[in-house]
Amino acid sequence: MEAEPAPELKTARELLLRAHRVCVLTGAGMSAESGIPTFRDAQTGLWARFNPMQLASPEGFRANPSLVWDWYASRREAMRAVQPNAGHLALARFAHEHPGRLSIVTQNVDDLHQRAGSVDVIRLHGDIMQNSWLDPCPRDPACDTDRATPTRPPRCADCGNPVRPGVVWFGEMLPVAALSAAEQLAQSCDLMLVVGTSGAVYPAAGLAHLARRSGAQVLIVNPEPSEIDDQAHLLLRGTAARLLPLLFNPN
Ligand code: BV8
Repeated sequence: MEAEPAPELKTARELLLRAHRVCVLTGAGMSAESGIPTFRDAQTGLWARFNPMQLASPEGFRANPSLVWDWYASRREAMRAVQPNAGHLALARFAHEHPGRLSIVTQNVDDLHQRAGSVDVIRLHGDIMQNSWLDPCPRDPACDTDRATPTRPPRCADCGNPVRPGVVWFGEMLPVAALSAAEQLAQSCDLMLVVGTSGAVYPAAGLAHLARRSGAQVLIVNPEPSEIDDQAHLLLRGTAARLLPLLFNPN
């Protein structure tokens, strides 16, 4: 016999039923049960002694390009080996069954929402599987990173420009179109569901503040307290893969 759902879950389901436009903001915790370590979990193995904040920055890359390149290569390999979890699938299924009612804005650079079937996912921090040049190529802006040398990191054979992962590093601007679309959704939704983020990184975390200021109900799913809990009307203490199916597919 299923245990009676926590009272908060019943309230959360009522918020969801009443919501016409749901904006879901996800962070690394969304992918944790797929086997991808979160940003702030102790880095395992080789990376335990490095601070991801240093590695995920232009300065970190310029200071030690091969180390940072290898860190991304190991994360890419790990992401290719895992599958979307029940939380990703619950979001994708609900959006499919209720067209136009749920949008996803993610801080994550993995492709698990997309592989779960979610479409039009707004990626605030880019795509780890993509590459770009570290510096704009002075001679040939259309120069293709696929032609780079087989080194770590790959480099332009003509000018030595290094290839970098297509993610937004600390200190770098977010893609303007993605951030603007995310802000639009935060301002127009009537329910913002925040899943698996420490709320430590801006401007992404500011979307919860914006949603609340704009009149949305804010619901946070996280097994631990976060830095934006004060923005929540309701906190569901638990994990994405366990709670999202209960929230979106209750019966
Ligand atoms: C910028 C890609 C401006 C790379 C990442 C105020 C306004 C604007 C900027 C700032 C500001 N204050 C400070 C800044 C600067 C900075 C910032 O926010 N610093 C913080 C540390 C204070 N922001 C920036 O630099 C941003 N750029 O603002 O540019 C600018 C202006 C002018 C000129 C130039 C620039 C860029 C930020 C993007 C950085 N890139 N990722 C990569 O992945 O390698 S951020 C990276 O960290 C992630 O993408 C993610 O966004 C963040 C990690 O956060 P979370 O996703 O929350 O993950 P975390 O591990 O922290 O937490 C996991 C959570 O999950 C926990 O709460 C845990 O309890 C929970 N959890 C665990 N298991 C589960 C679970 N939840 C559910 N289920 C589970 N099973």
